[in-house]
Amino acid sequence: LEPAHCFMVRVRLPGGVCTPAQWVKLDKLARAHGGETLRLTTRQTFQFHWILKRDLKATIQGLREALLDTVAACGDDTRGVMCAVNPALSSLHAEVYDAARDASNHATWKSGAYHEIWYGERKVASSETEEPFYGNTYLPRKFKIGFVIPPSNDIDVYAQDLGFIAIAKGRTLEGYNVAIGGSMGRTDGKPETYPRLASVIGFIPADKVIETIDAVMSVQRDYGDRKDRSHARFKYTIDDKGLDWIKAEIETRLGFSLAPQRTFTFTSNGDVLGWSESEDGRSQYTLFIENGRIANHPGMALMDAILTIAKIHDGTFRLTPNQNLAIADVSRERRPVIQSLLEEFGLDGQAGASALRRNSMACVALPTCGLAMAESERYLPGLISRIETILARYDLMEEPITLRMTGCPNGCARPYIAEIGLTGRAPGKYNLYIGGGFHGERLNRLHRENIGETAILNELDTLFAQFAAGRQPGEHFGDYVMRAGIVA
Ligand code: SRM
Ligand code: SF4
Repeated sequence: LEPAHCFMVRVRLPGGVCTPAQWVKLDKLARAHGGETLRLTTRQTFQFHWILKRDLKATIQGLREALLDTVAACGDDTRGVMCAVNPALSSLHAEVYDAARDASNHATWKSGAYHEIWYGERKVASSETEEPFYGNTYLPRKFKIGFVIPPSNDIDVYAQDLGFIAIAKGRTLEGYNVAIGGSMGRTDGKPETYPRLASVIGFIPADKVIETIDAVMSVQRDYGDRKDRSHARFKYTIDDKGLDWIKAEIETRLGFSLAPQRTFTFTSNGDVLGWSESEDGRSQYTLFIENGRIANHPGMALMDAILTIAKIHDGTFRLTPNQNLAIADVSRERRPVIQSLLEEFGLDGQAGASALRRNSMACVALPTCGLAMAESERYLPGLISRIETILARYDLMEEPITLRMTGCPNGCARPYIAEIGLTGRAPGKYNLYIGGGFHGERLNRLHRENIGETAILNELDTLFAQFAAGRQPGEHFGDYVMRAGIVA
């Protein structure tokens, strides 16, 4: 007899695109083994929680039936590859999504061990020949890749170890600016650990993505710190060796020099909720899913609603990097049916939440995350309701402000690039950061340390009063607190 160990299972889903048939299967597995809930993550995939050890194989084999797996969703390797959702740009999105999917297929490890362990297949190759890139020791630490299409920085490209910023002329993709060295994680009391924004080092033609991934990842593989895991991310390799050195090393491995970076502009990092049209005549409805949690909540049968939609949907689903869900590629004929289901389940008009709530994210934290020091997903919705009372007082309910909470400093909801970041220190206590850029282009600054709810609400009350009185037309909250010198 052994304890009922339970596990989290994370699916590999490049770019967050899945079919309705896959959704139906994921829903079935979640109801059978995963506590009747699915979690959409900040990197556009699904997590199951509460999977008992004895149900792990059935879950992973069930995923296989839906042509899905968990390969490289965790570990010291390349993680889930992100891709802009941007459904309005259907042809450009399709091209960039293909690149993201190819990147994921190329950069993940090849070992047959997964098939042996989970699918019961026989060993067919020796370990020496299986991993031409990773060898026996893989990478020093996790490595994150993402593709973004300006002007939306929805994937938070500056938080990726390796980011590709699509540069297009009209709808024609010309290539990508390459950004390296982004990452969020830090550790309390260890100033030598820090969040870092990725640095843009140049431009590559669209057909050089795979070579660039190999060159950049191999520099980290060969020079990353393999002694101290808290210093093993690519950002530290870059800062230790120097950006110029790293860039030169990448170029040597590529066999050509990167072209100068092309100009681009980001204007947001959130999702456009509700219906929008694609250039191919199809539509999508982006649903606000608070903190990515799919379940049948009291008064809102969200899980049943999406399952019902999945059963009649003739397009795709796209999980967004903001933990939301786009019912995408909806045909003209099917749109009224989906609209009436949204109404029937009370989902249409979810966009009626305050702009702060619509631009918020929380990591999972308690009760499933073993690293959590404080609540996050279960706590943020109620806290936002109390913050909304303050926002209403200053007429800021429709002001888009990014707010992100995590239960510890690891930064799974990318809190250090939010205009307001709250990171857990202890039960009920958070560090309050302010001043991040609205489109994810600037790190925020520590404003108050280790404070509880009353102090958080008082601080925000003071800050919103100052913002409402002193902002310039169109100025974002994060820009205001920097300009006003509230944080340095
Ligand atoms: Fe994360 C570890 C959840 C995105 C930085 N993250 C964890 C673990 C697996 C806890 C653990 O190691 O025991 C969490 C599982 C909790 C649970 O109960 O489900 C966890 N991370 C998540 C998710 C589910 C948060 C969410 O609410 O959506 C996200 C899953 C992403 C995915 O689909 O792959 C998630 N994690 C991130 C991000 C955001 C991103 O990648 O864009 C970050 C910050 C970016 C970065 O990597 O710097 C992030 N997670 C971390 C770290 C700190 C890494 C570091 O280098 O400092 C850890 C801890 C670690 O790796 O040692 C961690
Ligand atoms: Fe867990 Fe910390 Fe990540 Fe939240 S930020 S999911 S508490 S590791």
